[in-house]
Amino acid sequence: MGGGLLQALVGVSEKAAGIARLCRREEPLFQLLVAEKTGPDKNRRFLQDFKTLADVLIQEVIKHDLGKEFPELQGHIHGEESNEFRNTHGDTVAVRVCATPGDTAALLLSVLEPEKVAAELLAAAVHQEVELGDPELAGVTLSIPPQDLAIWIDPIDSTNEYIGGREDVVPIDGIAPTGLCSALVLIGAYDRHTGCPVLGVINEPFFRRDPLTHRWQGRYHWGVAYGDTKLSSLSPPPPPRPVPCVVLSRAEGSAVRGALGPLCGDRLRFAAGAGYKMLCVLLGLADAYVLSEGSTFAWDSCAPHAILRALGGGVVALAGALGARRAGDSGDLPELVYNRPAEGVVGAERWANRGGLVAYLHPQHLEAVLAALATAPGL
Ligand code: 2IP
Ligand code: CA
Repeated sequence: MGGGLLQALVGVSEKAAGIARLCRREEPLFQLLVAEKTGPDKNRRFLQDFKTLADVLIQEVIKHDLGKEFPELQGHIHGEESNEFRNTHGDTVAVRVCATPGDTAALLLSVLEPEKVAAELLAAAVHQEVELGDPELAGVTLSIPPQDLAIWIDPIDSTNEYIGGREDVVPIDGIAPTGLCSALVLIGAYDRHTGCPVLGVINEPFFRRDPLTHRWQGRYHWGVAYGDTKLSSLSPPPPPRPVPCVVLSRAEGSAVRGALGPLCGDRLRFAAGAGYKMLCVLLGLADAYVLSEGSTFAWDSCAPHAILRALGGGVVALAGALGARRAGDSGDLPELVYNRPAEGVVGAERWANRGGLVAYLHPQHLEAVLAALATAPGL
């Protein structure tokens, strides 16, 4: 059963990536996606952004398809977005996948009016069957009971880069500082009881352009970390480099930058998207991703975290880890968990990865990064 779930997660990520590409490829959708909301017309046609609708729709497709195949997961599939929209008449509409493409198109039109073509294009993509020609993935059989799992979805991580759509960004040692390639679909499954991430899929809808058709082509990566079972589509990491390369948000403050300077020298890198930075670690382009703020959420880190664990790495809470090392505690550091909302806060904040994080593949690099950060004042 669990093996079937991994294939299903990859399948829905492919469908989601297809919708993300469609919204940039088809003119009626693209125009809505990049529409500037300025002037007196602001928000008149849409009370929310179209980009939010695209996000919500992708999230609902994933929920619908997984819930249908695995009824045990219904009610346990969570994401960043609420599916409630206001239509042009001011009524509340719950965006969802209906029984037929016609019904879905009609529901979407009630939010998108008068954009009929856009509603129909989206509905057709929502109801499309996805075939995975992936013998390696098809051969994976697992026995993870779906009733023990729950799901976190980020339908499109790095939304700003998705909207901005820059295609000409030159990577630095393989890491793109910004641009469309940092927009990712993230789907992670965690153990409902322990909160531990166990299955992860990262889909890159905009991995490269086909040289002949000029259409975007995607790719995906998956990982399993369940008890002693550790599997991944990615190769195990090579031995650790002596001087680690660390990737940061461009918004990262001077305390972290300054503290990591002596450790990394000229090997500090900057990139957009929490998911993309963790992907850089997974691909061996960076050795760690350090974030000092609570500006990522369970849906950003669950999928990459599962794959990092599959390869022997992980994600720890920065504040807790620093506290432990500063107090002389050299024991195992607690990894982030995904089933425990923060108390005393409301909304998305409940699921923030508070106190920041460090994502790593080699425990030696985690320790080196923590040792460097422990000296920083203000962290
Ligand atoms: C965001 C997005 C941002 C990222 C932030 C994420 O998710 O990935 O790019 O900030 O952490 O939560 P930064 O680029 O500074 O790392 P979303 O786009 O889904 O809101
Ligand atoms: Ca995100």
